[in-house]
Amino acid sequence: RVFLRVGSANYFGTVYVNGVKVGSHEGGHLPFAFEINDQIKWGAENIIAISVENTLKPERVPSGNMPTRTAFDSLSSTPRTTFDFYPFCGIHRPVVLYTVPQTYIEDVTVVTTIEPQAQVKVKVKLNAAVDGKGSVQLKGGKAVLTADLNFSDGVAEATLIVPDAHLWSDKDPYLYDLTVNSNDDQYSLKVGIRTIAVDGGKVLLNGRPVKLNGFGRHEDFPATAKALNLPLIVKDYQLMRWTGANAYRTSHYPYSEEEMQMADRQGFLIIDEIPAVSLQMSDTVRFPERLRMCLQQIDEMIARDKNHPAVVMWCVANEPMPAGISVGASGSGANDPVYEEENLPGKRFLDAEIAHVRELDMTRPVTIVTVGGGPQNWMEQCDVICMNRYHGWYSLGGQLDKARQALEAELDQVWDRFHKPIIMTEFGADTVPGFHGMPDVMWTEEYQAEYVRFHLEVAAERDFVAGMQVWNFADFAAVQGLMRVGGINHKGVFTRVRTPKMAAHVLREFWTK
Ligand code: GCB
Repeated sequence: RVFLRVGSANYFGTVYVNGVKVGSHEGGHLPFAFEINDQIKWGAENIIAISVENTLKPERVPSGNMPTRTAFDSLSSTPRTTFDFYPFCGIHRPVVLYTVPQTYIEDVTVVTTIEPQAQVKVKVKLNAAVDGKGSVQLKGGKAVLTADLNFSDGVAEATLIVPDAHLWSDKDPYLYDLTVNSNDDQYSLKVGIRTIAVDGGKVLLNGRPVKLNGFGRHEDFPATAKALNLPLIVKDYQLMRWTGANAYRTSHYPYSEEEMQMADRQGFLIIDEIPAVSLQMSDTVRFPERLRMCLQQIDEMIARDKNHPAVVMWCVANEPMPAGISVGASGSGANDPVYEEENLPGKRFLDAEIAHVRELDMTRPVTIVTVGGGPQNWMEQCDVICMNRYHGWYSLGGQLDKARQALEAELDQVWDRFHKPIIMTEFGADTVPGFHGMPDVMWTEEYQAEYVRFHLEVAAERDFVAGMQVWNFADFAAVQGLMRVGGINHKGVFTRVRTPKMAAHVLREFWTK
């Protein structure tokens, strides 16, 4: 059985073999595969064609070319996205042709627990409802553990008890080798034994409090844009480690599978996000179409990434935009009951996404990342509160003392309301590399350094802050407009070619001490 698998095609891909359409897929940054046996000409030359349609559409996720002007339009010009990164399209990731036996392993789910003893539970699903035997093997250090699989209707489960387990963590990312055998097929993957949980204001990794410090990022680099760039992945992990970071969010779409494998190996804690950036919640007409797309993206992301120990949280929206918000409304989240009530349709949309994640995976916390000025009750269903706030940039610019007070007040108020861990998933200041100033005015490296410093100080005073993730790891391509000098978002603590700005040294000072 021959399959063609596309790693990512933005936004709508159609596959043809010898001129015959074999299937289509909507949505970028997530893989899809079609079986192509019926179209193959054996012993002859075959032609594979993939067309990719890259139009920004209002009903798509993410959306663009909205029929009416949005808050984002007032500050950006072209292309008309609803979000702040360049919509590089096309085929971003490898396309592979592969074969499997007639009866093959269609899915493997691994769940690890550590109490009262370490266990690796493996669930295996074949593509056909057959009965039969198989086995699983777990290897690590000197230990080799095995268990039988008894397939009934194509499904089998096994539990391996692991004595003296070597746990996976950000400090010691130990990986075991798991191999699954069915009668005809074999599949191998790396397994990290760890648990992730939330308790009060803390995120617990293997039962111990952990902070998720690091970045919001983008897959972005000159010349390669969003395409898979393996040396860049190595470089970026080196630089993140150099700052002392142990975490990042795949803002604003799932990253390549190679990025996720590297996170497993390097011990990074990932908040994995679907491409639902800036959902326009005033636009209720397009809700059904967009929700369908979001649920599909959730299905596909969890199917792809559920076995990575590095993935510790699912995120189903970045900055959903309520009715009546303007870009720059980055002050406090709004807890006015009337405003919250007005925006209940948006809340229902987000709650539906969160409920869907919980149906698929109960082993990880789930969240949405909220915008400054957004209704606070949208966070209600989240296990962890994730906030993007720009006190000292989009609001109170140039007034770091007042910005600090505003940040403190908002963090304390949100904690009082929800009593859940808070991660600041974005805070940042645009900084032209090499631009200096005394006094430290906006856009200078000094300003960014002081801005980052006060955020980390405020967080250090609050136990319930479970992580600080700077926006952004590196400068990245954005759309053209008044806010983006040279079409670049300059909030990176590294430049687009990965040289450090002063702020990167501040991070290192805090995170490596
Ligand atoms: C945000 C968005 C992010 C933008 C950032 C900015 O809140 O989530 O996509 O790039 O602000 O720099 O304005």
